[in-house]
Amino acid sequence: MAVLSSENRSGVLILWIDNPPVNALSQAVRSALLNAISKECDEGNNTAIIIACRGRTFIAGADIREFGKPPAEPYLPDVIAAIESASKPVIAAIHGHALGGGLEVALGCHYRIAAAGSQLGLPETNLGIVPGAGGTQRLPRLIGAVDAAEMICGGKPVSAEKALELGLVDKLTDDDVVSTAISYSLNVTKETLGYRRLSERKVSVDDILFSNFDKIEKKIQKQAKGATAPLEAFSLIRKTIDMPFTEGKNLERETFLKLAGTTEAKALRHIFFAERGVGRAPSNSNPRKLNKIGVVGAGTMGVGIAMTFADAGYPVSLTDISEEALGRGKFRLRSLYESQVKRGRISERDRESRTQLIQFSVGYDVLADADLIIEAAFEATDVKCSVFKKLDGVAKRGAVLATNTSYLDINVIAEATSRPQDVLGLHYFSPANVMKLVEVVRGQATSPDTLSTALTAAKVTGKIAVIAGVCHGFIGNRMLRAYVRESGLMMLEGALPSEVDRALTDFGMSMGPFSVADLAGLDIGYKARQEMQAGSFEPMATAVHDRLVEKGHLGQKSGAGFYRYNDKTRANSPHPIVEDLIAMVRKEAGVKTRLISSEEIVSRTMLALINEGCWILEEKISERMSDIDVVYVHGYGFPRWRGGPMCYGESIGWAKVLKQIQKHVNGPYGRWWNPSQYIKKLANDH
Ligand code: 3H9
Repeated sequence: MAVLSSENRSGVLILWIDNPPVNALSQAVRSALLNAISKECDEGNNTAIIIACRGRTFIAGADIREFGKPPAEPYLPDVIAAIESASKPVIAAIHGHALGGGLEVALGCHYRIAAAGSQLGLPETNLGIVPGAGGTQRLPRLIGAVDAAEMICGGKPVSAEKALELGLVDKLTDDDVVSTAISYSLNVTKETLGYRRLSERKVSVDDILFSNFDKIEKKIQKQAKGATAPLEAFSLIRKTIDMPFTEGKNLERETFLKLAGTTEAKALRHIFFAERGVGRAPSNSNPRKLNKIGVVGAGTMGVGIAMTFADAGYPVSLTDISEEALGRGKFRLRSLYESQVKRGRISERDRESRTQLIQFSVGYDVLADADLIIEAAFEATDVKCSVFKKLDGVAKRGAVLATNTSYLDINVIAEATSRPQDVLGLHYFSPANVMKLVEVVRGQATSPDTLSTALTAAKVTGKIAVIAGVCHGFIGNRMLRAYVRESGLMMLEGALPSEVDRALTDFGMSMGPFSVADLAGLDIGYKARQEMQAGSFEPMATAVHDRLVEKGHLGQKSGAGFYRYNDKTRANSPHPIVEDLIAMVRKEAGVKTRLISSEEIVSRTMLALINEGCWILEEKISERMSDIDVVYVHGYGFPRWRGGPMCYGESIGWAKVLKQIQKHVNGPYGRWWNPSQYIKKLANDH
């Protein structure tokens, strides 16, 4: 199929790019566009050229699948140079998204018309690169260096409305964008083309930028959380701000090519495609209709889940065992929506309509007409089984019954009903209305339609759904156990909680394991361990955790855990008794302490994650490595720019990873380091 077609209307040539799904600038598109522009300029007699796109969007960028392969001619900067130097006005007619190379094409055009609601941006830094086709040079020349630096280094697109305000587009329209561009073209003439060629302009030197370079750089560094591309982009803009266009463009291209091959860029591309590959419904399945949702349990999770659906416009029945429990739930709901209004995230009207969608009631009868019922009751198998038995009695035929358990055996819960084929797990992460990840856990008997319905429910509520199988902790929490184990053991062997936390936040984790434990509540893990079989976890790794709980240190909620917390600011500081307690546990265990380096902290925790991830793949709890990475990036604060733990493992090299794991097999806690056949095969194959 041709990726480009042309149409003549009112003496104007419209070049229609048609490269589904997002009109990415593949080699075929670049080549067709260059040929069409050159042909019209050489032989055509139209008065202007319009570049527009078929389908749901304008050009969403370079074709990311071509990255990592040798660049193929014609190169995008040359195509854009040809557009810019065209002998007749070229107008970009933008709808949907104009991103990356797509916006760079539009910047090469002499005019830009955008449909209301479209989005424009240079998100390249999100892929570990800088714009590579003139974006860092033309955008500052058009909208000024400060706004350009913000758009390029932050990587966030702006709305068409904002783009008009910035001077990035010349006209905004609610009408058909191509018809508007045709009318617009009648008012533009060849004479003004020189000024419209951005490469011929200078950056208007912005005093704010000059006097604030260092401050802006610090802000970008903070936002980048360890990623290098945003800083590279800033340094490029800074260096080239008063350079002639060609010199700046060459430096940009050099930086782009250098960054495209880095581990960071590969990791970011990996996670980009991983996110789009998760949660695909089985091919033989049909999702059931979702009109009404039921939620059992008005605690933190239940309310968060109810909000998730209300935010997407679904009516929800939220039940609990007493008016008192419901009262607490209502209070929680009101405060959460109130804080969203205060922060300007939603309007008063949204709050009203969303609150009204959630009906609170005692008893299960109100769940009779729900299409999907999510149980978020107390985390204990007997409690959940009794809830599911009751749900089995009231839920209509075909309703999907989901449990929000984080660890428990879903097959056992399903067996409490007469319809295990309709039962699965929907493991939301706290706070459920904010966190995007949900593990969709298929039980032994879960039918493809049930799975498909749950995936649809996740999709319509804007969640990223990852399919997992049944095991203790599914993907995320099972791996977390290995990570927490090694953190705890290193504390026993000589590292302080703050040293472990710092090494891992320096690595890029959004929080260290001890801060996370304090945030989650140390009593949660304590109770979970009591339900676990002896021998299924390493008690020495959590000996200090247990002592803290017994002393009333439950974490942030009690004002102290591994750290002490300020009541108002929640800032943490070391707690004097914690070090003494650690020393006591070490002494009782007869541990001779040693210095533990940051490298060891990172290496042991990462290897533990990777090794467990490989077991998860071997046992088919997860089907793909990339699914595990999505879980860690979206649920556990793993640095996106490292691509997730499995991608990180791959970047080290599987043979090396296995060798390092095998060293631990011979260590004092070697029984936890058994490598799977899966990792051995990887090491062998790579
Ligand atoms: C760049 O432009 C570099 C230049 O500066 C220099 C060059 C020299 N390429 O997200 P969706 C696929 S860097 C290839 O689910 P949505 C995606 O994998 C690029 N494929 O849709 C998926 O495939 P599948 C800068 C791409 O409606 C399908 O399209 N641009 C690309 O939720 C649908 O995607 C960006 O970073 C691509 N560029 O969101 C923009 N983009 O169906 C990246 C998408 O097989 N793209 N695909 O799974 C996006 O942000 C979103 O896709 C977009 C649509 C907002 C456009």
